[in-house]
Amino acid sequence: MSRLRATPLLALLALAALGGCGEPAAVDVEGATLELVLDDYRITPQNVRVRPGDLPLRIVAHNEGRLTHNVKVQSLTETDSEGTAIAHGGTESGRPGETKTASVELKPGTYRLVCTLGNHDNLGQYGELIVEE
Ligand SMILES: [Cu+2]
Repeated sequence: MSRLRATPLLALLALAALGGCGEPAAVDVEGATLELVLDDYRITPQNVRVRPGDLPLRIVAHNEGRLTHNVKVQSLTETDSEGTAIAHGGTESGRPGETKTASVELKPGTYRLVCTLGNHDNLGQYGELIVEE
């Protein structure tokens, strides 16, 4: 039932994304700390690019929403034998007003940032992380 109701909204969001200037440009992050704001149901900035070299990337996620959120990192470059994106860690779930941090070891590649709680992913709480050489 809720899936059926969500579909028109997703279509609308997809159209809105296409109707503007396409995907928002990736934000270049200086250094090895990625600060994100989690909201209902967004990750801001949505598209980010980092150059962490050999350093682990530190994710600092501030939950400014009214619901609990997390942010997990999934590879879009590597998948397992069943085609599922490989998980690379992420933050624990944080309640409204909380800040959660996590350290992730990432090779150059493209990753998906996503809140894995409930259907937040379907509602638009995802983004993209590019790790450059
Ligand atoms: Cu969430």
